[in-house]
Amino acid sequence: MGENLIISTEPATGEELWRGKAGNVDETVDRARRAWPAWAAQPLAKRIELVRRFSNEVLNEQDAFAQLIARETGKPMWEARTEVEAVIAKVEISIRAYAERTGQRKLDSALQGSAAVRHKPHGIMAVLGPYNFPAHLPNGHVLPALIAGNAVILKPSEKTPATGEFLMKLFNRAGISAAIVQVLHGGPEEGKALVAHPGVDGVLFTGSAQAGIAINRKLATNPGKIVALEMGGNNPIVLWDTPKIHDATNLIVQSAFTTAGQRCTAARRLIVKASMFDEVMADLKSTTDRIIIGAPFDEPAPFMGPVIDSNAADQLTEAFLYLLSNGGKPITHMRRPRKGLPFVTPGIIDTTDMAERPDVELFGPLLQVIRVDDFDEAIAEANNTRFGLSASLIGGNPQEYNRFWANIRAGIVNWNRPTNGASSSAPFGGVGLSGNHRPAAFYAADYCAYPVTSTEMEQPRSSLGVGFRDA
Ligand code: UN1
Repeated sequence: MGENLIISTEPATGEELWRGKAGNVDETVDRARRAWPAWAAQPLAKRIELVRRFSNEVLNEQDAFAQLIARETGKPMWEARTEVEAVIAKVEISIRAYAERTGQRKLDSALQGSAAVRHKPHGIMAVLGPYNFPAHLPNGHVLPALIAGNAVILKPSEKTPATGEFLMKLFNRAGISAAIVQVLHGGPEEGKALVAHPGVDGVLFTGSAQAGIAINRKLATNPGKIVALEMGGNNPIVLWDTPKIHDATNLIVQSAFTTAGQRCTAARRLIVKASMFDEVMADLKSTTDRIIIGAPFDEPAPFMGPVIDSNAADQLTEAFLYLLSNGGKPITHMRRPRKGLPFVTPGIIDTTDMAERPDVELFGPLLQVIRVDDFDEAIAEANNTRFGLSASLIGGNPQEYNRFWANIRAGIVNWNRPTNGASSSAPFGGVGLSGNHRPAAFYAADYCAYPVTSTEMEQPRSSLGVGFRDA
């Protein structure tokens, strides 16, 4: 540990963007532990003032920050700018969430005196970030952790270390010390050591189900450690009766292919009423064929960039070929348009007749289509997954949406809206393999402070009851 070299490469060009050594976990945790008590002792108002200063620092660096995100992830500039805006918006949302989720509550108790629930920070929180939103998603954990009075160690994805480091620098510039917000670079080895470190009180994770399960397993003998897992999805879109086919296909494209499909909330399965199939496929294909794919700063601006690296591109094309050779019928083909770079074109494949569809998260622009005859079958098909993050119904009527909402197992359910782009001011998280409870967005505050029941009398006053001899 500490010897490993981390190198981040721009997906769109193959050029090296950043290199640095993996951090030392013990030293990082020790530094946080020494600094933490003074931070926790600050009044809440002071911590709020400092995170508001952070939002000014982000504002001052808006362009540079967006450019860095675009270069390091390959996402188009319009998307990178949206990500920076989400980082800024998260500040006020997190302040509100902390107040709302942890507000002091008086207990009506039969005891004399008073009783209340107050909240305390856990101590040192490890934030493990993903590469798809390397600023916005870890920030959604860093902010509530800091506001609650924790020290934070961010381990960014080893694919996006530069963005993670820049985010933390902006917190430092705002006046939060480099011991209270630290970045720890590293890969799985450092991640595992950080999670298991006895000096770390909680883990706030965003990433794949596989990595989340590994974390959960590592903490199995340590039930007191906080763990928030925001994992993946195999998210369905059900397309039902609508006169607005083209609007519907736009929503499908948006759900499946923004961020090159690298969203936990991206649509992976389109479940469509059989009678609409031909018309919808024709429009979906022609819309998808019009997608401009390119590097972040290309003109005209692309809708979609590359995926994160060649490994990811290989896995996706292999998955497409697997579906193809096991009964899938292509609507559009997934291709690699730029030699040696991880660009892939969106693949849409009809897998209705496949004997068995793999229930895994294929993290990229790959959409399976499944034809069904009636609405109950559509709901059953949508629920035919161990994941449960996001689901959308497009078309249908209010009664159908009510049935959909009531019967779909997912944390986020939408009507005539994409599966992605979930609100930061709502609870965010899934069921099943998608995560534990509501680990992100508004309810992330729940993981950052713990309620203490406090019963209070200003002076000790007591009399012993039955079972004593007279004094
Ligand atoms: C998405 O919908 O693609 O703040 C991600 C959050 C959520 C993330 C949503 N708004 O954690």
